[in-house]
Amino acid sequence: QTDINSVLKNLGIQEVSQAFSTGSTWGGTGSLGTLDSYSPADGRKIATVQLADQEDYHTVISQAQTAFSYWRDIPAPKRGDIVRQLGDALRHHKQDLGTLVSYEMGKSLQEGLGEVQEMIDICDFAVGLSRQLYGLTMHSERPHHRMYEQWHPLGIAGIISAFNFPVAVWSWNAALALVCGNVCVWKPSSKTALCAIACQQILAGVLKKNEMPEGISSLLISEEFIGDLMSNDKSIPLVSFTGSTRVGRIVSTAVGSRFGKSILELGGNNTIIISKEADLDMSVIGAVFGAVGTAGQRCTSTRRLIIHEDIYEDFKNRLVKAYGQLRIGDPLDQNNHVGPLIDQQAVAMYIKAIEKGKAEGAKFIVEGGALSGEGYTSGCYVKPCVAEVENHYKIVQEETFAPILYLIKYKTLEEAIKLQNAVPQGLSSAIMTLNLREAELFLSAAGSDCGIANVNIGTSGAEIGGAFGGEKETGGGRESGSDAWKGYMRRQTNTINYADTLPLAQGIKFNL
Ligand code: UN1
Repeated sequence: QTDINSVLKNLGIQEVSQAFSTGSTWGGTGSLGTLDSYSPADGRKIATVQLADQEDYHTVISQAQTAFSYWRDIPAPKRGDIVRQLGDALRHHKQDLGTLVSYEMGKSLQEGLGEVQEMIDICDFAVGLSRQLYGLTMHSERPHHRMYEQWHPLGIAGIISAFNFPVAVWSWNAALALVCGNVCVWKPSSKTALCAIACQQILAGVLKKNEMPEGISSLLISEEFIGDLMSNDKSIPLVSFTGSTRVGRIVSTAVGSRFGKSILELGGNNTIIISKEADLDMSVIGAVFGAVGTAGQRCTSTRRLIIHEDIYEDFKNRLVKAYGQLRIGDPLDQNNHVGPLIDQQAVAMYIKAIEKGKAEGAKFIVEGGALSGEGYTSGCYVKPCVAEVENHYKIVQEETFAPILYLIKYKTLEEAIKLQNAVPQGLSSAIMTLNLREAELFLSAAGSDCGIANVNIGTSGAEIGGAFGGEKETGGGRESGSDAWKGYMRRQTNTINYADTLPLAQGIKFNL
C-alpha cells in the first residue's frame, strides 16, 4: 500500500499551491480561481492549484528576462554542473516522483520510475554536452582571414508539455536549454500540475543551493490561456510544444508568424510491420507493450500492426491470447499491466473511436469498453482492444490516445511500407524481421518516412541518446540526444580579418 500523503510531503506538494513559481518564490493573484487535481487511479482529489493570470505571466517573464542576462554569462560547464546536481536530486527523489507520476497520471509505477530515469539520463547527457557545444571552423577564401561559427543561447525557452509524460518531456527540454544558456518558462498540462510542481521544487532547491537568482526556471499553472500568451509573445524566442496536432498547428502558426522558433512534438500513428520472417514471440511482446503501455497514451504507442498474410492468422491468435492475459487496474499495483486513462473525457473519446471504427467496418477481435465496479470507480479504466481494419478508414488515419490496436494484412514489403507511410503522421515505426534485405529496405530512403524507425524493437520506449521526434503532422521537431541541442541556440558565423588590407569576398574589386 503506497502512502500517497508521505509522497506528497516528501515532494513539497501542499494542499493548495500557488499559480506560479520563479524558483523559490511562489505567487499568484488568484483572479482566475483554482483547479483540482484528481487521480485517475482511484478518483480521489489529490490537491488544488491556482491558475495563473496575465499579471502572473508578466511577473514571470520579466523575472526570466533579468535572469537570462545573468545565466548566459555563466560558463557552459558551470551550467552543466548545476544540471548534474539536478540529476543527483532526481536520483534522490526517484521513488517519490515516479510514484506521483503513476498516481496523478495513471501510468504503471514501472513506467513512472522509467520516466524519472529518463530525466536522470538526460541530465547526464546534458552535463557532457555542456563541454561540447561545438561550432565548426571553416577555411576562408580570403588571405589572413579566419572564419568560424559560435552557438549562443536564445533567451527564454518556453516549454509547453502534455499530460502523458508529465515530467520527462520537461526535463528533455530544460536540461538542454539550461546548459545552452537559456532560461526556462514551463506551462505543463493542467491535468498533471502536481508532477510539475514537484519538478519545479526539486530544481529550485538545486538553484538555491548554488545561490542562483530567481527566474532561471519558472512554472506557470494554466489550462490553455498561458500557452496562448507564450505562443504570441515576442519575448519568447523558442517555444517547445508537445501535444496534439490540432493544438500544435495553432501554436506553430502563432510562433511562426512572429518568426519565433518552435520545436513541435505532435501526434503519431505508429506501426509495426510483422514480416513472415519475424521472431513471433518477440513480436507479440513488442506489439502488446507498444499498444497497451501507458494505456496507449504515448505519442509513440503502437496503433497499427501491418502483418504478412502467411502468418496473419497465427499472429492474430497469439495476440488475442496475450490480450486475454492482461491485468487492468491500479497502476501502483505492480501486478497490473494496464492502468487508467487520464480522465473520463479520454474514456469518452475512446468509446467514440470504437463506435466510429465499427461504423466504418472495423471488426473487433478483442472487444473494448469502459470498466466499472470495484477497483474501477474512478471511471477512467478501459479494456485494451484490437480490430481488423483497412488503412484508409478515417479512424485509422487519426491518432486516438487510447489502447486501440488496428490490424492490417499485407502481401509484399513494398505494399506494407506504402501502407505504413499512408497516414498524415510520421513519428515512430518498426519492422520485425530476421531478414537483412527487408530490414535495410525498411530503413532506406524508400522505406519508413518516420523520424524513428526500428528493427526488432517496438515503436515506443526511445532512448534519450538519439534525437526524438517525427515528420509530417508530427511537426518535425527533435528533442533529447544527438545534436538536438542546436534547436535551443542561435548560430553566429564570425569572420575575422587579420590582414592589413580589406579583400572582398568573391574577388570583387572596389577601390576608392
Ligand atoms: C511521448 O509519448 O510524448 O519513446 C514521448 C517513448 C518515450 C517518449 C515518448 N521515450 O515512448
